Amino acid sequence: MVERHIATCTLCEAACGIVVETEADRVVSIRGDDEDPASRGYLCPKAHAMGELHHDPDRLRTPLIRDGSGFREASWDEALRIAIEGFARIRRDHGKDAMAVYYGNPTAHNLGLLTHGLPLTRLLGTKNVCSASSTDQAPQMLAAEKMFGHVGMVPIPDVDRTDYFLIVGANPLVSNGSLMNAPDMKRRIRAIRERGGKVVVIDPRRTETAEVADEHVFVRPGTDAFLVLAMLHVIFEERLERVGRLRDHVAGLERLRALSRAFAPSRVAERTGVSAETIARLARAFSAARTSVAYGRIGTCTQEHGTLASWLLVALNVVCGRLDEVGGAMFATPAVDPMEVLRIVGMSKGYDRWRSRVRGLPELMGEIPVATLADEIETSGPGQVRALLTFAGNPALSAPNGPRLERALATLEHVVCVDAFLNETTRHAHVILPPVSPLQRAHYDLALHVFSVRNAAKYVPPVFPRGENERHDWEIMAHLTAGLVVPRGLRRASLAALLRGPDAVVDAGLRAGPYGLSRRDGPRLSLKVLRDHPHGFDLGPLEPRLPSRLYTRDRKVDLAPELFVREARALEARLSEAAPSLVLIGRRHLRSNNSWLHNASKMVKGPRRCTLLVHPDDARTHGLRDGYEAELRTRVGRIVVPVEISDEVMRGVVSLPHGWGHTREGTRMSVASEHAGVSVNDVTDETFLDRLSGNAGFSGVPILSLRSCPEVDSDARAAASSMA
Ligand SMILES: Nc1nc2c(c(=O)[nH]1)N[C@H]1C(S)=C(S)[C@@H](COP(=O)(O)OP(=O)(O)OC[C@H]3O[C@@H](n4cnc5c(=O)[nH]c(N)nc54)[C@H](O)[C@@H]3O)O[C@H]1N2
Ligand SMILES: Nc1nc2c(c(=O)[nH]1)N[C@H]1C(S)=C(S)[C@@H](COP(=O)(O)OP(=O)(O)OC[C@H]3O[C@@H](n4cnc5c(=O)[nH]c(N)nc54)[C@H](O)[C@@H]3O)O[C@H]1N2
Ligand code: SF4
Ligand SMILES: [Mo]
Repeated sequence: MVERHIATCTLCEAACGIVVETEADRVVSIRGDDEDPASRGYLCPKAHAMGELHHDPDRLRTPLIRDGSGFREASWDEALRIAIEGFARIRRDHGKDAMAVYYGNPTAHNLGLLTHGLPLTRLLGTKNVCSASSTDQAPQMLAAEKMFGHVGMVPIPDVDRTDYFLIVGANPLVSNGSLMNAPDMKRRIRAIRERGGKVVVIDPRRTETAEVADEHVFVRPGTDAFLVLAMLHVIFEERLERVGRLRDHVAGLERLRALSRAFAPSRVAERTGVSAETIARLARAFSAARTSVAYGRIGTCTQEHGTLASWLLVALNVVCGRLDEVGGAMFATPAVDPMEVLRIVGMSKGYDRWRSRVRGLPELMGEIPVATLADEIETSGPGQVRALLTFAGNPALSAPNGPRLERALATLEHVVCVDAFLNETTRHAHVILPPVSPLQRAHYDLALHVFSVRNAAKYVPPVFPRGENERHDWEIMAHLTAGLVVPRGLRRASLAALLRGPDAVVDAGLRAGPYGLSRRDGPRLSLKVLRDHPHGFDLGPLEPRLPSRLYTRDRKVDLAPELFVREARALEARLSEAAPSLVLIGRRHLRSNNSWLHNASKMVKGPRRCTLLVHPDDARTHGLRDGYEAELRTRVGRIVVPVEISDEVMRGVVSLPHGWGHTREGTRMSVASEHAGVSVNDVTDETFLDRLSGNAGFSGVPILSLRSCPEVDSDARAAASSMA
């Protein structure tokens, strides 16, 4: 009998509603849920990976324990006991900081990891916690902390009501929107244009998003801060600034004006690759539009000046009166408000209260950059990392200079990974604790509704039950918490409390939230109400939240935080510096999700995707031919990759996606190994980063040499002809 389940795709921030049809224990189909208030039937091809993941024979169902050079299956009791004992021993002998934690991106999409995994990372009391945040949005968090007093106050573009959408370093047609939960960006962008608005993309590559925009402007990687300062220069010079309603709640306007004086468009044109006329035109159009919003993402974060670029984009919105206004940069009103929870537990602010032991990089919200994890493992002395817990992360492929990190991982005394695959990272584990598949867990978007372009609430129960010998992420975390941070006498009671699971947290959060017990009209949300309305609720468009939502002490937006202004002044001196002639950037693909969907055959079919995009002029200079292999060298190492010649990248820039490189020995990912590709993070540089936030600089990595690789090509040709 075919059963129909209302569910949510948890693979990306769009969190599309899906309808999963099952027969016995098999998925027969996955379709978009027309009645989902946010996604309204939209789906991207990745949704099908939800089914493939569930049925993947390589997905681990039983804990694994290291046994010589391989692994053996173990019971949950044994695996959890060994995991806990190993950490306890190392902490006893070497102190709390000897145990490090790395958690990855899927944490944000996993209710149980948010309620039971994140608290564990703090309760362990180690300074050596790091996460995918420092390869992603740390600059935006730091900008939010300094400007609004809360790391979560990242304004989101009100895409459905804006007249001018300035997209800087993001490719939402492929990523499906990030820190902007907005399923079906193609439709939304089309709608902007149909209502007479404009969409402009600033990117070193003419992306899929640029193709559907009104205008695309090439920018040299890593130079967005110069570009936005020059736009501000024009706006101030021509007296176009108008902060508007929030005037009395904004500090630092004059300091920003003074700072921007040094960055006339003519001075930054060469460095940014954007002509002075274009800069002035963009600035005027942005300020003249009825409504407008500037939005930056991975391209403006994962670069040398990530924090400055992120700050200045928000500042541009503020200066033009776009902050907290309809059609501008707004803040959501989520049904469960994690912002308040973070504030109450003291995780809403915090920067540079301590520095990492080896490289002295500032802590952000209690975390150190993953770019320095290898240093902390390799460098002896008090506080040296000797053990590591990872969950939902694959830093071997996602962190800069992955090979160095992997060499360090191999030296650790105790590594425990909560992950359902034996992959590039977990192969270094002593214990692997595999959670259930995404279709076996309930979902409520605890973290990401903060970034929704329209308020909504939805709870879905699991499609498949968890088997007797399977465990949820939160169950695993409950055991680790009870075993590692609760005094012996209280363990049994606290474990029982933790094993009540995340639903109670959602229920309490809903009742206490803005649509809960205090709501005047409409149903008062609770878990039961959401269960009774399986498609969820549309809670309306974004509404102005300021000044009451400000978390700064003086209740003002700080437009020009001292730290940022100082750093920006230092930038001025670098304007005339010669830029590297060839740099590396990344890209994403619609059928890929960071490192971990390559074992799903529907996701890897078709032409190979792990190719190096090279501009035709650069191909000529370096003697490269389309479809042939090239060797690329950076300070860190070398890779050999197939070349794809295309003028969609600008001259002097090459682009390679991340998450590939499934060539490592000892993994168990049969489909992925057949579509291995190379890991771009074999050549990204852990010392090339945004020094304010510590975020990895994946974009603009200087290339030392790029040359054709005839030896590889002749090998490949020989192999091909012997096969033929
Ligand atoms: N060069 C370069 N590097 C990059 C980027 C880039 O643009 N360029 N992007 C960066 C960004 S933005 C990010 S977010 C990071 C991602 O970095 P990571 O989060 O470290 O890596 P992922 O590839 O997302 O790996 C996720 C892992 O979690 C496991 N997993 C999936 N779902 C679950 C779950 O529900 N529970 C548990 N326990 N495990 C689960 C998967 O099997 C996989 O091993 O990569 C970064 N790295
Ligand atoms: N299909 C798919 N969807 C995903 C993911 C995935 O791997 N695949 N990953 C998810 C994750 S973890 C995240 S964080 C989001 C990311 O979401 P997005 O940020 O929208 O995605 P990216 O494709 O990384 O877009 C970054 C863009 O910045 C450009 N860029 C690079 N350097 C610079 C620069 O210096 N300046 C400017 N202006 N632009 C630059 C790149 O060319 C690229 O087009 O996507 C999420 N969604
Ligand atoms: S956009 Fe695709 S991957 Fe993201 S939630 Fe929707 S269906 Fe899933
Ligand atoms: Mo990310």
